[in-house]
Amino acid sequence: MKLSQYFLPLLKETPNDAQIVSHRLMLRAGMIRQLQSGIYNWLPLGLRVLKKIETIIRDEMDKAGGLEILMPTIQPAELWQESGRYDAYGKEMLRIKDRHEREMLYGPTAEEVVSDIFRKNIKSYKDLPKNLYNIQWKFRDEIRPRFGVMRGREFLMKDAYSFDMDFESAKKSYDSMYKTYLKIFKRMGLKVIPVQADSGAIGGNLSHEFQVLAQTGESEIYYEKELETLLLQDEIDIEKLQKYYAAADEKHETQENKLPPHKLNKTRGIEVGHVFYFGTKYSKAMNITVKNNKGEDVFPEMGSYGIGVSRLVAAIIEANHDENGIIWPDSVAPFKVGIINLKTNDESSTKMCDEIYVKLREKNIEVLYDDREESTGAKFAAQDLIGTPYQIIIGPRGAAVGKLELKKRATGEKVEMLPEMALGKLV
Ligand code: P5A
Repeated sequence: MKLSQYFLPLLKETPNDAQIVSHRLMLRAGMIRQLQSGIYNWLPLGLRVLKKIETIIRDEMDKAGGLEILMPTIQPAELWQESGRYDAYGKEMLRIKDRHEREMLYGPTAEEVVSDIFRKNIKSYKDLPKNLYNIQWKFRDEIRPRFGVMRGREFLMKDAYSFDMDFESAKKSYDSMYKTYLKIFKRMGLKVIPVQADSGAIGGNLSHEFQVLAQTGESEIYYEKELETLLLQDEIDIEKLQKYYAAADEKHETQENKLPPHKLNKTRGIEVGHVFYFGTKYSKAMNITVKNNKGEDVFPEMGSYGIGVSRLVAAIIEANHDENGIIWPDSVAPFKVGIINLKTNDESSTKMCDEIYVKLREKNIEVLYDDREESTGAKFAAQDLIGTPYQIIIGPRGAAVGKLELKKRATGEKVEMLPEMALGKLV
């Protein structure tokens, strides 16, 4: 992509309505723009990151046996009346009426809809276990939408739902998702602590939140210090992991087996994922049954598993930035490489930039070529702000001897080399 043809409205000034660094940087880097309180437009750069995150999640969900579906954003009120959550959900639910005065809502989550799919299509134990997931926009009319996409009203969620014949199998499904979540967040370069949590409006008695450590996080978390070492291992023994103490907010306050403060790390976290086991709560309320191997009707055991896809964009920035801007981990970077042409009116520099641009594209490397007639300072600042992991810098002095500079955003380290060598390093 050539920057002269792209849509990247960068802001020089720090927007004064943004309180946390990720919100400020997402606005300054031209990733998002607010449409209304808690509701955002995703501009090209921001959307690229959102899609990268989606792709990692989809890949790991599929590997874990999840089956992707797509459920509508608008849901009928009847299903929620059946489950008993229609009134209980309160003002957070955006309620809508169609032209026939039928009550509908913009889905804040989809336990009811997926249960309805299940009861109409799955009848036998032979079809279980099943894990159905979707990546779809949700709406929660939060009292205090804030921090940009971190706590939005409309936000993108990956929500998965598991169905099993008995508790033992349901616990396996739960643990499989728990493990999958650790893999997903690791691939995004995030250090995440799973903590015991309250299950709130979703219900159930077994629940964990996945918290990215960050001072700007809305949750207060407490965990045993040894947990961090365990999480660094490649093959994590989750049974062992789940034995360590880690809890968030009220769950910690109301915990009877609390450890003494000197054994715990107390810090703040951003909740990027939340998993729930709630057994037969919905299958009983909505009268969903499957036949077991004796031909008897039984209520399937369920769990649900959420990831805040749009929130993750902000959480990754909170964990990866410096005073100049964002530092994307390679796996979610909108472009892997930026090309900076220091002198657009110098023939040899421009020729060299054009050539390496073509070669990178031939090799399917995502590249943003700054071909604008702007000051070098502005070009450096732009690439640092948007966080491109690698920058190729080309100017008349280097071009005269056929060399470019390769800069690594994370360390600032710059090395002069021939284009072939840079290409070798980038593919
Ligand atoms: C699990 C999947 C659920 O809704 N039902 C389906 C369960 N869980 S949850 O914890 O309420 O939400 C899942 C994740 O969504 C993100 N999230 C948000 N992101 C941005 N803005 C919001 N207002 C918002 N609310 C929830 C969180 O990452 C949460 O873990």
